[in-house]
Amino acid sequence: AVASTVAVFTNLSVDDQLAVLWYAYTEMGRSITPAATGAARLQLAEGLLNQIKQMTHEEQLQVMRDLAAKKNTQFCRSYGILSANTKLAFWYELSELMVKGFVVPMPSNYQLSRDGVQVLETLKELDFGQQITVLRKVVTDMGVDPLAD
Ligand code: 45D
Repeated sequence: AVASTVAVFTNLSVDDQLAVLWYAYTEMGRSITPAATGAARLQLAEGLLNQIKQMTHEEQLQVMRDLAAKKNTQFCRSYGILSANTKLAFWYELSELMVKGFVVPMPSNYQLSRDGVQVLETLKELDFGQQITVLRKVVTDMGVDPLAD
């Protein structure tokens, strides 16, 4: 179930990928404690998060779309060197910044595709450990590994 969920997620449009991550966060948010994400991990992502905080909403959205689309930008390469759990912590913190109003909000009228709804439904049926495995995999695939050729 984990592998097929990841596969369907990966085939979603970039916007649907961002939307599904957001909905997953709103469903799971309360079970992910900030302590679990680890202050040390966030320090490694802090430079990127600070850059995002200084951007306009449009630029913030562009950066997130670039990550999902694996565009070869400086930002995507910096993201690419983070560990898998630091990438998760980065996305978690982004969601928190959205909630606090520092990052572009999710449009309330966003229409998720059928596949997007399906990924979300499957994700909800997985246990917490499997949900984390799926999320870790999809955020690890984002960005660009600067050492890969
Ligand atoms: O205009 O270190 C659209 C543990 C449409 C422990 C949009 C852990 C167009 C160890 C694109 C939709 C394993 C528990 C706009 C860590 C449009 C450890 C915008 C786990 C505006 C870290 C969309 C942590 C946007 C976990 C802005 C499980 C979407 C963390 C933004 C999970 C979506 C984190 C965002 C999750 C989603 C974060 C920011 C699920 C973030 C999700």
